[in-house]
Amino acid sequence: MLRKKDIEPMGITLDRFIKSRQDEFPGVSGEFSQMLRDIAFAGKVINRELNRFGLLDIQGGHGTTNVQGEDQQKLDVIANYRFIQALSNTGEICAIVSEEEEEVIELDRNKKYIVAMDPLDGSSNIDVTVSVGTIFSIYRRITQPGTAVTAQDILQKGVYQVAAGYIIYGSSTMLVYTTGAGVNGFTLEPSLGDFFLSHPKMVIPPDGGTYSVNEGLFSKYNSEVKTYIKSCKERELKARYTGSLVTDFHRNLLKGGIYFYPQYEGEVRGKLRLLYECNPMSFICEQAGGRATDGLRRILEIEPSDMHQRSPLYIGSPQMVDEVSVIMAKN
Ligand code: P6P
Repeated sequence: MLRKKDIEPMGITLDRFIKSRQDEFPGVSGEFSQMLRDIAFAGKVINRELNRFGLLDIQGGHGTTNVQGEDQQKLDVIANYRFIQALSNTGEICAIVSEEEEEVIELDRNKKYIVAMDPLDGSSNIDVTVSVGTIFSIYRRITQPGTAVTAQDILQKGVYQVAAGYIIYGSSTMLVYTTGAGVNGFTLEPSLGDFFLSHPKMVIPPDGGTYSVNEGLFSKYNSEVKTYIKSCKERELKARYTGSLVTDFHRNLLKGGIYFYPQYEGEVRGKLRLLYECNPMSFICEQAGGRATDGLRRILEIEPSDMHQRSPLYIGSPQMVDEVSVIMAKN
């Protein structure tokens, strides 16, 4: 005889979760729900295209370079377009900053939210079927709705984010986000086409046994970074580096570890972009009890001067990031 307790409980959908915690997002009634719902929808569309990648004529380079001077993959362009479409439909957003767009995209100057995003992070991995991700950061504008969006609205410190999240397209597809009241993870159930709460109240382990860095650049790192990498090897920590920030961060969030992309000879600010890579991932990491610095300063306190500016990034388990800060401070 089938008993109630034997029947698999229906999980909590993303939509129901957002509605149940509407009060976390001060001063709005459903605007945030709509933004996150549309971001999640765009993620489902990208997920579908990634899953059929080899079967569609969307492989390889697009033949263009983005503002970073990086070769755009066809899916970079597609993902950028899909998220801009989704965010335009939201009807709550005044402007978008995208890794794939040189200028700010102004949607509706009467609205009050700004989204900074990396539509497809780690996209060089797509052709070889390694996990990639989408990263987004949401701010409230400073200037009054009805006026033009200004640099003051765009160049806000990370501490002023009202929400941040990522979608990881891996062995499963997950949406992980925070509104400043902890971090929650949702897994896409493809057969139902919905995200279900699978990782409530995510907390990063205080210490970890994994370090993620591009050791191919070892000769270009400064002596402090070399000292830290050598110490990881001496302790026989696991080296795990996929070439996808979202993937490496997500593993370290679940199991403990540190990801770092240091400054290096020729790039004193490193490779990662502050507004749509470092800030959102740092907000999430801190909300999960982790730490994120540029080696010395808290990432979220860095005052941006340019929308595509880069920053060194050390992010993950607090004890590991603190170890690096101690070494860097000796410099
Ligand atoms: P490299 C992807 O382009 C990215 O921004 C991060 O996702 C990733 O960790 C890093 O750059 C990889 O860079 O120089 O090691 O290939």
